[in-house]
Amino acid sequence: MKFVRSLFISAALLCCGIASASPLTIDNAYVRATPPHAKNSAAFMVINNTEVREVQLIAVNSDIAERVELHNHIMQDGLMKMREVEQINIAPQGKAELQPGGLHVMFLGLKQELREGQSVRLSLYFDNGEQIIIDAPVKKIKMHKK
Ligand SMILES: [Cu+2]
Repeated sequence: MKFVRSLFISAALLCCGIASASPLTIDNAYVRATPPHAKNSAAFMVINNTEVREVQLIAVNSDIAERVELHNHIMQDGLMKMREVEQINIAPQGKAELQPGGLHVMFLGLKQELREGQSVRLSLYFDNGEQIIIDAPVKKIKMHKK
């Protein structure tokens, strides 16, 4: 009996070791540097999903701003406009690219200036229950307005 039980325990450990390996990784995360007294900024990154099902980014938290939203850009009446989205989908064994002019994490009501060289802590929440915490560097980006 003792042997059977130890077999069971090692099988359980094996199971949980595999289950805790995250199917999600974040690449090239950065936050846009702002001039003094700017109210808004944004974060960009690539989210990779190794899982065989779709995963959704459903929320992001950071203490640098009053509000953090998920946004996309859409073309409306010939103008690029930002719209809040409820989630960002990451396809099975695919990736979501958050980049200037497209999907982004939006910071509204900045509490501080964001200078190049700083880093910003972000907590990313996914619909599979995962939470990923990253420190994204602040970088200057030229925004091309259309
Ligand atoms: Cu936005």
